[in-house]
Amino acid sequence: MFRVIGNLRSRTFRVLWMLEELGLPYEHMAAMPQSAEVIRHNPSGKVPVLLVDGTALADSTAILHYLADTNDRFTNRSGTIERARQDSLTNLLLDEFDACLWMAARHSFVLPKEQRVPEIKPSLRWEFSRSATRLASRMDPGSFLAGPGPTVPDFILAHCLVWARTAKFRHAEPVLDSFLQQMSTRPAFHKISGEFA
Ligand SMILES: N[C@@H](CCC(=O)N[C@@H](CS)C(=O)NCC(=O)O)C(=O)O
Repeated sequence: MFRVIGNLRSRTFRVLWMLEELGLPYEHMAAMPQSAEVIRHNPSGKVPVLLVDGTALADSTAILHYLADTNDRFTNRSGTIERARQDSLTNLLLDEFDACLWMAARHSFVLPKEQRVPEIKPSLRWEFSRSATRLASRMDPGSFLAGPGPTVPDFILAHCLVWARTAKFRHAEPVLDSFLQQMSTRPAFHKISGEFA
């Protein structure tokens, strides 16, 4: 039995989504970052954390890879060129999308007030939009990032696009809109996002 620790409005969403996609049983504890329950399992206080038979695993990307690899689904096999390409896309998304959104969040509500530099946000919005245009130029409508079906980076991209909407980070790329539309019609996405309501 897996135990997922982390509030839904965070990268914990990615982990819950993957577990639902894989049809694996889990318990969810919606603890907030930096709460005693999170720090007990992850000294950085960050979520998500996945408890695998009591062993704590932190970082949403590491967790997604662990779940995908151990179930041989939503990933190309480790050691193949397809996997290397998949991993390079995953890292591009973390560098160009996740990092921009997270930096904006830090300077909006995560860092102590006196450490926030709100002036950075227009630059992050511009960078996000430029990254969206660059990524869109290598995507075809209806296709996935690293294979004939969704793999780990597709889940990360879809989550970043949902996050971007909430944070009012805009782009002008129809192929990204149709990608999100496609990913968000998956029953597992519906099941998890329904918990927002
Ligand atoms: N790279 C990590 C980032 C984890 C992270 O920063 N999580 C945020 C919530 S989405 C958090 O817990 N922030 C609290 C903090 O930084 O103090 C991942 O993908 O899990």
